[in-house]
Amino acid sequence: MVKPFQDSTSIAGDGKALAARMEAEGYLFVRGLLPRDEVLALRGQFLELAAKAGWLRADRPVAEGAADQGRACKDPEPAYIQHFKAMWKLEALHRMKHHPNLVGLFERMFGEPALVHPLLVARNIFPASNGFDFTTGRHQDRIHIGGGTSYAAWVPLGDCPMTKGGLTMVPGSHRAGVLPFRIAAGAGGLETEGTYDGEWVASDFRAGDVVIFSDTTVHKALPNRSGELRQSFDARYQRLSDPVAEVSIRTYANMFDWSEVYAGWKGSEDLRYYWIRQGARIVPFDTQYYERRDAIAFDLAERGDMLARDTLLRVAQRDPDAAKRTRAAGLLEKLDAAYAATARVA
Ligand SMILES: O=C(O)CCC(=O)C(=O)O
Repeated sequence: MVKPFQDSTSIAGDGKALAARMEAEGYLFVRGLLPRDEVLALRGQFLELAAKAGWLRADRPVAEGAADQGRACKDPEPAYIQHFKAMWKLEALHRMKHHPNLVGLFERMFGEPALVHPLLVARNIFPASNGFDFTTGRHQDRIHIGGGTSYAAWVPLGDCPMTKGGLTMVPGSHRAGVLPFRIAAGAGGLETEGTYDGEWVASDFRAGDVVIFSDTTVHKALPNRSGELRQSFDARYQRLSDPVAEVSIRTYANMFDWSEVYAGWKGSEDLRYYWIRQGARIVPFDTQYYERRDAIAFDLAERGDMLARDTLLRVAQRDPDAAKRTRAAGLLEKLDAAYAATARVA
């Protein structure tokens, strides 16, 4: 049984109290931080695109978000990315991450202007089943984000009871810095060592509730045991005066130029290339953790271990180093061929 989140709604207007609680617990759970109707309107846009992708059951109303499990797919598979691109470009998604209620909370907590990372993550998590499980494993964000200390806001698009795969975290786990990790299937391709049994906290979310956490707070998702697609986004915020890693000012997986993202936007120009006007201090991404992760994954794959597959997929598609991409693609082919041969024998 997970314990409930400590509720920080009553201190959301008090910057010093927010900073003290973040320092102590590593997370803040705030009910109704975003207007429910605005979150539901964004959910509507996501569901429309999910329906177009064929991810929803045709015999149920789109608004229910009932997943067609026969079409289950995940990031970064081509079947997923092909449809995901239109979601990621949605102007309303990017405007939501800049919502004054969110940015205002961070600025109160920081006591100075915030930089909203241009990069954000949007997720469509199909229900977990015997043949398919894409539950995000336990991890710390710093490994993937670099730069100065940053904080995530995790926002479910719609009501998200724990059974639909909400987020859960380990209070106080942020204090020990980056912890040892191992290779794992799923988002990010790695997981923090240690299981933290009995320490996890989580609550049911209503549309508009937000959980905010630091880049070293250990967190993971709960399995989606509903019949619905769990849709959410997570965005990052930091002090403007701190450095931001170059990877955080790119689009997701560097899939587009920003001009392609902006091409379909109809609103004012204020959110276009805003980080340049703000004078963000951009620094190279610290690759030390990825180098370690990838070396372990290559080694496992050389020994035929399928556990390396999700990590290799990421490297093959997204690593800036061409030699690493080629090596990952070659190992993927070998793994898949070996798997197909075993399946034939069985
Ligand atoms: O939404 C999820 O499944 C995982 C989210 C997460 O790990 C994050 O926001 O850092």
